[in-house]
Amino acid sequence: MKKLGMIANGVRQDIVRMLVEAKSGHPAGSLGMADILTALYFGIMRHDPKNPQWEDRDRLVLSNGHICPVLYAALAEAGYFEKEKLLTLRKLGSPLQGHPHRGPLPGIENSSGPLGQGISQAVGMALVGKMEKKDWRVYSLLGDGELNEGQVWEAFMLGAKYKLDNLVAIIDRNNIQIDGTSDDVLPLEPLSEKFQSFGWNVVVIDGNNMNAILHGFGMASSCEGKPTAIIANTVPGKGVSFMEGKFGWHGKSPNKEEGELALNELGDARKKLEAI
Ligand SMILES: Cc1ncc(C[n+]2csc(CCOP(=O)(O)OP(=O)(O)O)c2C)c(N)n1
Repeated sequence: MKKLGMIANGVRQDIVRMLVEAKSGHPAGSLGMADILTALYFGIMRHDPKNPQWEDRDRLVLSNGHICPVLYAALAEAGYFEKEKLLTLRKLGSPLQGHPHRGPLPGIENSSGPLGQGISQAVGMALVGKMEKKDWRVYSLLGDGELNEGQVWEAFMLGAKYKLDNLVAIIDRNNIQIDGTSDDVLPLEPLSEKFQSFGWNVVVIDGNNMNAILHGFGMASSCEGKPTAIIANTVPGKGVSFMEGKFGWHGKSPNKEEGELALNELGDARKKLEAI
């Protein structure tokens, strides 16, 4: 558990460094999801960074493509590519674009950016897995604001129809989006009941608590005959106090001074973890 906490802290530090260097990008969702991405790549998913196209790998489909800094940082930490590449985020010609591009960067399963589309791709992948009797699993990440897109609900219906118990949708329930709080823009509650009525197994977790995250994924893998939605309550900007809970940090990068403040705070948190 301590090891996972240290990895998540390092992922957060890399996110801050990348965004300061790029001078643009999405910090709040990226920082909030660092624990879940860490759990997936370092505890849950079957994958091989040295063989990214391994046929039996579990697939991670990022539907909320704008939080790709956390995906890039986790992939680099896992060894898919050299960490130095992280600082090329959003630069012309870099494989680390502001929204993920499948192909040039090892470990990226889908191109994304237009919200709502990744989950449809994930449903398609999981269906292929079932049809070909494979035992790999598909994990798809969505933002709560992304649930405003009607397309996602079509995908959820299809997932239930085909009993895709090899599919897990993780909803980043951080209650922010681009223009305000998710509850103000278009209320989602009662969200668990919505998923249940769409035929999904539902697990609600604290998405910044590693024990709860691992337990939630365990509940998902023991469910048969239904896809699982993990509603992960997270704090946007988690780990950087001046960003936490503020929708203004949805898509604004920290400047150099803000970056230093953030890295100092994350560095202090790391020391505390080391001392445990
Ligand atoms: C189809 C589509 N419409 C609009 C956008 C612009 N956009 C990017 S992120 C975002 C808000 C998404 O909110 P949420 O999924 O909650 O992300 P978070 O704020 O938690 O990072 C919007 C509207 C987009 N990328 N795609």
